[in-house]
Amino acid sequence: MSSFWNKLANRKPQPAPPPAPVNVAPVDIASVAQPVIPSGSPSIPARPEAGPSEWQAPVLPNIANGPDDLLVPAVARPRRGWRERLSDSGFARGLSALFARNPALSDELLDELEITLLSADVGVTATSELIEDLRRRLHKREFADAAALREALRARLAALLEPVAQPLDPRGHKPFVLLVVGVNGVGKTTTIGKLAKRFTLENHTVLLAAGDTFRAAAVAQLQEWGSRLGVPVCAQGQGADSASVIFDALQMAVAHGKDILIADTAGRLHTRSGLMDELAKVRRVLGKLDAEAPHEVLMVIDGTTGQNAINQVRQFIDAIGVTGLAVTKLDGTAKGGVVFALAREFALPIRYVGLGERAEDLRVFDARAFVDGLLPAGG
Ligand SMILES: Nc1nc2c(ncn2[C@@H]2O[C@H](COP(=O)(O)OP(=O)(O)OP(=O)(O)O)[C@@H](O)[C@H]2O)c(=O)[nH]1
Ligand SMILES: [Mg+2]
Repeated sequence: MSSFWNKLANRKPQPAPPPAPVNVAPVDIASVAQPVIPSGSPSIPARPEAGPSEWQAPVLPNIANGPDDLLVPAVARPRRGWRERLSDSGFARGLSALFARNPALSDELLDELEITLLSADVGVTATSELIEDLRRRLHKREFADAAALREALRARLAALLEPVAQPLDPRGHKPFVLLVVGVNGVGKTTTIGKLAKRFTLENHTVLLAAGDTFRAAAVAQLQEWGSRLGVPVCAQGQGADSASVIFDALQMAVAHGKDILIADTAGRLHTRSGLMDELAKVRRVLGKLDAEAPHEVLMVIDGTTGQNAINQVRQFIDAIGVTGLAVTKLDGTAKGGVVFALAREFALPIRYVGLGERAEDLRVFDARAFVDGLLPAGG
């Protein structure tokens, strides 16, 4: 620890720090990213001059999948909709079976709905509030039929999510430092790869920091994304001090005028205080170069985790502060309800959701599209 601070002190007087060693040579991103945009597809809108709150994250064209997909014409891969991605989830299937079984209005319909919401991980608080509101309105004869109740449920679900559907806008700082955290295996590194691709296609210049120094494979995984995307990766290898790697990367991002630095970190059990302290150290060290960095602490949550996700977020908020969430693995059989529980519990912005393993499946979170995917209008 002290040797690290000594190192830090030695570095500070240097007026223009030389770029830290990078083990992937920077590549002309434009030349790599170009082929994935098929001719005739909508071009990425230039960022307008509007203030951050007015800016909408652009919808990407059919961008490619994992690293290899950059080589495949994107036109060959139709973009799958939210409905298609979410319809297999336990939540979507539970809701559609519920309304099929109960075509008429009744208290039993609401009793069953309560069980469906709880078993989809919507959580006790959000579920109770929803059910109480619907039951009160049912008894006031506000709903003509089950379809009207279904529409009211859709509106309530969307209203829970709309306040947290706040896209990430990296334009406020240069470089914008995005620190990605979360427990083991939730999809942090994959999400970073997908984000690097997204940002690159939005004409941002990106640098990645291999801050997961726990496993050699973690560094290699990020380097793989970097080399295929043509995005440089700042790495020191296994066993290096994570805060030091990320500090070096920020110096390098400044020196090279990069728009965005995305730092990977090791997955950690939220109950292991030593590891959680390491994250606090990353924040302290970055603060030496830029008092406001990291500008986003993006916590990645595995959508299949269930209610334990609530504990995880609480611990990470205490340890480092979290400014945004990305919920992955909502495709397939994930229950999906945890998104509502998170919105109700923390009101933290949900930036992205992962609806599959392909890069295009990392979507800017859209409350309406998410609810439509789980419970389509009509039926
Ligand atoms: N189906 C699906 N799989 C995903 C999604 N996001 C990530 N994955 C998969 O989840 C697995 C773990 O992803 P990683 O990115 O390595 O997770 P990590 O959080 O970096 O893991 P550690 O570094 O070990 O903590 C990989 O097999 C990914 O392909 C998603 O949205 N949907
Ligand atoms: Mg990882």
